[in-house]
Amino acid sequence: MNPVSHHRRFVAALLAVLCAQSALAGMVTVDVTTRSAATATDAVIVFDPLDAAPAPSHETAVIDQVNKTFVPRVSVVRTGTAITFPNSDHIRHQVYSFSSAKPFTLKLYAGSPHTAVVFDQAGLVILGCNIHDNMVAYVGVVDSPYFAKLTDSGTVTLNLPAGRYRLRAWHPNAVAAVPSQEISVSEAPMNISLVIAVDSTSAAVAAWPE
Ligand SMILES: [Cu+2]
Repeated sequence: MNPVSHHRRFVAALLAVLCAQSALAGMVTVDVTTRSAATATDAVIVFDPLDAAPAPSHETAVIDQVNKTFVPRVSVVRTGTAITFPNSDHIRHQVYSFSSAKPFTLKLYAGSPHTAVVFDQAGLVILGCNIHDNMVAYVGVVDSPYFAKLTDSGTVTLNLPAGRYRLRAWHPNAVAAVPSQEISVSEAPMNISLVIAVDSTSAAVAAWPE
C-alpha cells in the first residue's frame, strides 16, 4: 500500500469513529422554573437509563460542615458513592441519618473523620446533627450516572448516550410531586422545560421520586 492510500484509509477510519460517537450521544438541556420567587437552586434531575445499564463506578463526594451548616445542602450521588464529612468548624458535630436508605451515626468529632460512609442503596437520605437541630442536608442516591443539581440559573445541559430514559425531578421544598417522564435521546439537541412548585418556607421535606 502506498503512503497516500494508507493515509486516506486512516482518515476514513477516523471519520467513521467520530461519526459513530456523535450519533451515540445527544445534548439534553433542562430548564427548571419554580412558579414562585424561589430559584431553581438545589433542584435535582435524574435520567434513569431504560436501555443499557451503565458500567458501575466507585465515586467519592464531600459534605462539609461550615458555620453549623452542611455544605452542600443538597447532593445527588450514584449508588456506591463514598461520602466523607469533614468538619470545618471549631466546634464538634455529630452527623446522623435515620433514613432507611442509609441509617448511620458518626462519632462526635472535630476535624475530619477518617472513614467515609458508602451510600449503597438508592433513595433519599436526610442528614442531621445531634448537637445542632437546625442542621439538615439531603443526599439523593440514584442508580444512574446521569444526574445534575440545578443552580440559580435554572438551566443545565447533559451529554447523554442515545437511548431511552426516565426523567425525574425533585426539590427539598417542592410542594407538589413532579411527574416523571420518559424521553428518548438521539443526536439531535433536546430542550426540556420542567416546572417545580417550590415554597422555600415549606417545613415539610418533599417526597423523593422513586
Ligand atoms: Cu452540629
